[in-house]
Amino acid sequence: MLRPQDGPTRERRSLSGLWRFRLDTEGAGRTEGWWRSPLAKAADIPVPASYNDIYPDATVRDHVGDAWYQTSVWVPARWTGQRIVLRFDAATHRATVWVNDTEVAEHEGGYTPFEADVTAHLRPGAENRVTVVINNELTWSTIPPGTIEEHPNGHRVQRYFHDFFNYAGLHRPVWLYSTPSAHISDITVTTTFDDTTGVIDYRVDSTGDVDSHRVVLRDASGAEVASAGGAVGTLRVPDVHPWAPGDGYLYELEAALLNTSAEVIDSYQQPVGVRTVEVRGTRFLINGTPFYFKGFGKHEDAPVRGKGHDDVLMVHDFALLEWIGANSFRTSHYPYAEEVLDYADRHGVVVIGETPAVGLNLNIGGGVFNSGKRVSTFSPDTAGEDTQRAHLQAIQELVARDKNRPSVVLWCVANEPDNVQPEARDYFAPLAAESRRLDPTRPVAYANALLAPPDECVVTDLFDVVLLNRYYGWYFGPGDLDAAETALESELRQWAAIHDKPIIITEYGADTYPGLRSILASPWTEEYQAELLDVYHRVFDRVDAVVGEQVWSFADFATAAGVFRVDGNKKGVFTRDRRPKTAAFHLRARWRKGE
Ligand code: BDP
Repeated sequence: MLRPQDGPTRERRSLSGLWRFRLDTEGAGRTEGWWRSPLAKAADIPVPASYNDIYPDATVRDHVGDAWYQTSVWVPARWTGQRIVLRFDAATHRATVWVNDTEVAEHEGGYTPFEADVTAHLRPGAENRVTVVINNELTWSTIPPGTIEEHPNGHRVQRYFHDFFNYAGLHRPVWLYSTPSAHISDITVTTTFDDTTGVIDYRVDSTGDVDSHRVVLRDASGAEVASAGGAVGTLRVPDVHPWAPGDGYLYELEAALLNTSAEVIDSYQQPVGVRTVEVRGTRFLINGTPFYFKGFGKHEDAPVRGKGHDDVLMVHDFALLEWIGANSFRTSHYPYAEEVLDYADRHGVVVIGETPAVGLNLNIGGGVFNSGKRVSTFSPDTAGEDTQRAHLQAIQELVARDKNRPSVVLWCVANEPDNVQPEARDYFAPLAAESRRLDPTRPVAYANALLAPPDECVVTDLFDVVLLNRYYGWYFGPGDLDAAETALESELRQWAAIHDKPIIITEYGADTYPGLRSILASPWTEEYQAELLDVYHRVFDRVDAVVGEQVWSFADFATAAGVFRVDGNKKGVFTRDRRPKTAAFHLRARWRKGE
């Protein structure tokens, strides 16, 4: 799916800013038709942002159900005759959209974009009403899943199995944009090398009356380096400058649709990074060279704005990643804003792209393992066909959105699902197959929680890379780092012995209360976090199949309330406002060694 962009044939208008907002505590808006008139009793709400923490009001923070957003927008008169599209970069978790009195879009899934052709419903040269109802309910038909408790007093409480706050709202920008009516609808590029020549296969999809295509590739200085005609073709770039970790070199592919007089009808600029990704034995290769992942699992999370995208925080986070010597991160536990992926592409930061399939495990709740008897996660009453359908859609939309991004080198289809229950295999086999069909160029994986020894996992052979989230010395044996070192090493050696696949540790860490210090490292202190990471690093350096380490987590983040959480999850190496804990300096010393 193409991002809106300005260009000779296209124009964007951002709908970011203050919208009108009303919680629908009674669930009355849909029957009363709140989209038909200016929202009554409305408050101001910033877009993009989560709505939960904007007002000091628990009713807003803990709301379960519909929330209404409305704005009005002037459509430039010069757009008359153009195709006009309304695009939401994200609406968490589902939305219905009206333009004036007409419903124009409906979308399920809180972290991928959707759009509607609204040409027939907007009045150019006039003010138009845009109304959105956002629903934040999580059930077994959604990804991520959840359940809703209905209390006798009518109060509804959302429960979920993942360990981050269920923020909701318009988290990312909203756009109105114009294109010609015959237009480019999608572009797909894949890249490889023929010795030192870059080979770019492209496909330009379009809608409407088109006579021919012209495709031009320019290097970063703007010089034309290759060109082709045809909707599908190959471009060859001698002495290509590859995209590589730490070197986000991008070419620009300009695709144009031409009419019979060879005039440009529509054009689109698609950045292209020329690189390859391959898994060979226990190695993860980028451009044929073994790559070692250093970095974090992150969250889109900040005080007040919740999951609202913010360029300020984004650039700061990337600067901190560079400061600490990280070369990669995982978009735990959902696709991040497209601005973030653009930045990673341009700066050579390597990304593991994850779907929102988190919490598919009834034996773990909010990051904490259930003790005692195993519960079935995959069943007709829990994660069943509806969940799988939503999951498939989440994979399709993620790949459609990020398929052209050089930064994304691996798809992670789920975080810590139940991987021991035999039904997990039937659930995941079609998802793994569909991921590969949609994108044969990238390896596929899932992040594994320690539920059982490696030989009891029923899904690892469906995937290309072993991603392990491990908490020895924290949830398992808190306070005993010697035992953690032994157990971790023995487990990693087991994985390496059973599977000839690269291993990336996608989570390891300890909750740490900033400022809590002690001479003898004990849980929750800064010393303990730093020592725990050191212990893990010693083990990683001894196990050859380990090709990456991503600490949990980059920064502290908000979670649902719980006795295991002190104002949220405190496993950040940075605090929620991005101050370093002691461990940050340890990581920096390790990751920047030799620079
Ligand atoms: C893992 C989850 C992650 C949690 C983390 C924790 O993947 O989302 O936040 O544990 O407990 O189980 O801190």
